[in-house]
Amino acid sequence: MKLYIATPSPFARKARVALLEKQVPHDVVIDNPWQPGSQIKELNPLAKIPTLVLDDGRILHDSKVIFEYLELETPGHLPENKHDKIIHRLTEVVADGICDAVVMTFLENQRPEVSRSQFWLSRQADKIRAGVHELEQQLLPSGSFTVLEFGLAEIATGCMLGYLDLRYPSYDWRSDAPHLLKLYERLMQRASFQQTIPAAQDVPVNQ
Ligand SMILES: N[C@@H](CCC(=O)N[C@@H](CS)C(=O)NCC(=O)O)C(=O)O
Repeated sequence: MKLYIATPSPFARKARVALLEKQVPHDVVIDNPWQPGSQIKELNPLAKIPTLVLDDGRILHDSKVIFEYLELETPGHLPENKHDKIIHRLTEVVADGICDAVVMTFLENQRPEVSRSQFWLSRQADKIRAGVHELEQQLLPSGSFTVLEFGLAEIATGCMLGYLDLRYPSYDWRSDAPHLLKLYERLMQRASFQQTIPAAQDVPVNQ
């Protein structure tokens, strides 16, 4: 199978980490959905990263759907217990929502300074900080979200924290969230996280 990614994308990183952790053979294709030469619009009507092309030609997109597919094929990263499963899903939603707010902020900041909406930027900033505080409070003293030591919740949270460092470095989340920092340090020891460290790509100026 082939996973289309963009190097900064926390959503693509979730899919990459899951593929690596589940030891699913795959190729990675680097795209940039913001550039005219991007191939992604031919694969995904929403023209978004990540997009997974299966060996039989089927195409899956959105990191949540890709994870769901991988988990159905090769389980191990969601707890059996219904209550814990929902905790993982909800944690993913908060982590992804923080990433969405960082993307909005990044794009708004690509606009000329006079055109930027401070109202919009401050709404996104509130979501980012509130989301981080929420996840900090949800972590168990063991440093995981449930008894499952490493699963979807940890993958999504780790990818979100790496993305904050790349695209929202003005926020010192480490001081705000010491338990998340411990989790992040633990995750960064895994090969799947080390091999997928995000890197910037150019985005055209947004008028
Ligand atoms: N909910 C989607 C979000 C995917 C997403 O926003 N991807 C961004 C890259 S980080 C993208 O491809 N943006 C291009 C665009 O919006 O046109 C997921 O979880 O996969």
